Amino acid sequence: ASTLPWWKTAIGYQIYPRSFQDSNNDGIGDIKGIINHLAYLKWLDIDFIWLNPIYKSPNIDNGYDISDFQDISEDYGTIEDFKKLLDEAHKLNIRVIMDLVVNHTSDQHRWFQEARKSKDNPYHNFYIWRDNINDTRPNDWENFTNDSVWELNEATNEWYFHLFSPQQPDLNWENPKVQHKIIDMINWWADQNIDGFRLDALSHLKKSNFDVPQPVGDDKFSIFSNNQGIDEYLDLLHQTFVKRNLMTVGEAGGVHADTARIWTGQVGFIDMIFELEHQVRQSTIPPRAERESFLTILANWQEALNKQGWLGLYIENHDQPRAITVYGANTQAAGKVLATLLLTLRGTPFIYQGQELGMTNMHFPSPEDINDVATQNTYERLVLTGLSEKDALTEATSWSRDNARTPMQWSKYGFSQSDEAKKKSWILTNTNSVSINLHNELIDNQSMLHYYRRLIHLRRHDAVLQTGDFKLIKTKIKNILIFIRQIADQKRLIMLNLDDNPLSIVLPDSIFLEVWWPIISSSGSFTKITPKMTLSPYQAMIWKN
Ligand code: TEU
Ligand code: CA
Repeated sequence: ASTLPWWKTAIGYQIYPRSFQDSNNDGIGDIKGIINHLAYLKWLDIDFIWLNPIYKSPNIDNGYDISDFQDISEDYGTIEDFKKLLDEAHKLNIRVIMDLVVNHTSDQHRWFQEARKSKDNPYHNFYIWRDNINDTRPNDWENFTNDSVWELNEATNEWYFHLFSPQQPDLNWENPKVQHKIIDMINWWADQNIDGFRLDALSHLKKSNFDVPQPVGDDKFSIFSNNQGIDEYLDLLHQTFVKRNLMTVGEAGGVHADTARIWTGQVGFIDMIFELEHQVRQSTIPPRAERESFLTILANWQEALNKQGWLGLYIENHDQPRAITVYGANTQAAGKVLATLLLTLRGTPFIYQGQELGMTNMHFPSPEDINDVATQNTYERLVLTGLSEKDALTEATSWSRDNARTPMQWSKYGFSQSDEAKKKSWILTNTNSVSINLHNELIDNQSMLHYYRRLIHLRRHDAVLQTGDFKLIKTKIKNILIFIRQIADQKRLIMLNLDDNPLSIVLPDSIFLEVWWPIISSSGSFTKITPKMTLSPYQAMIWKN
């Protein structure tokens, strides 16, 4: 029997509940919709699901503004529904992890409603305040939504601090009472028998001194991440996570590999991190990511955490446009290369709902179709600069988070069960749901879905792909990634071309010292391994020695 913790060999699936399945045709995905699809997830053969927030929320930031940590939003169902989901999932050996959002609360949370009333309210110190002197903000920092970090509270004539929207005031982690409340809440969820947490905005819990200037350029947000003293909070959280046997994956924007190694390895505050560095934007219109940096940065992280630390691996999530669109200019074949990458790297892979179907970005025809608060802000700002509504719309929605949030394409009705219901959906369904959908892909052996399932099956039974070391084979050719995963003399060779052109590579002699057996190819056929070989456009191959 292996002594590895369960999550090191596991494959995760991220569910965005609002868009997963609408079981009662009110236009909003719900908990029953997830229960209805557990059999599908079992068939796909994943080990655990991560649910984006389903707590009580006024929904300014789609649930990341929580007004009650210990209750479920009526949009999604009841706590009984949730317990049923947990039971049903556990019966199938599917573990369930929740989103833990503790950098901030909603401004509708009881704590903030109290806190803002007066300076001597017992909850005042739960948040971060500065006096209003001459109607000037305490500093000129810009937050993650390109807004000031300060918002005025008239009742106390003070500014409060917010890294996200003004409706998401940051909690004051310096206050031991805040710490205790959060720990109590974590224990309460552990009592419900959940299996772990994805830790939202974890690297931002500790604020830096407000008197220093904000860096300019690419480094602008470094002032919000991994600040001196954060270890104290991580350590506190860690004690409860360990006591309650909770798996943890921290969203760690602004955290570099050397720190990640400490957080997830040497000290081990958390089990794994999501790094945000590999997401590099090349252009907004059309929405394109820089493929070369993407591959290089991923490889660097692999090498940096080879011996110590652990990564949560992802290509897509609810904050990014669809990968096939940005890395593959909407070419479905690119989706298979990305799938191969995700399921052969070292770490715990997370598949984002719809990724396994090859879902793509969406065309949003009118400003009313924008939902995401960040996209809305961008749109309004662009219109103010004088852009036409049409151009502002194109620009704002091109790289919008809304692209990842359109309804799951179970059928041509999206996540609904009829055309009538589909019209009520809280966000538009992608028009390509008529062709890209589960029904079609189930009966097509060459579909994205079946390709994902084959890769999942391969990885599930292959210790080398799960935990083997990562070794980069350098080719100096852009948009190509070639690497070996290895345990002792057992090796897997992975070759990927993320370019829409054929590319020629020269392989090192060491490769030819052994026989490579073909395992999986994204196109269905293999190219013979030779010292000089050409990889077809969007070709991915896995070999073993
Ligand atoms: O995202 C947080 C997020 O993207 C930043 O913390 C990130 O670290 C920074 O932009 C890197 O420069 C999470 C959720 O995933 C997102 O959906 C929420 O809107 C956000 O937190 C607020 O809760
Ligand atoms: Ca519903």
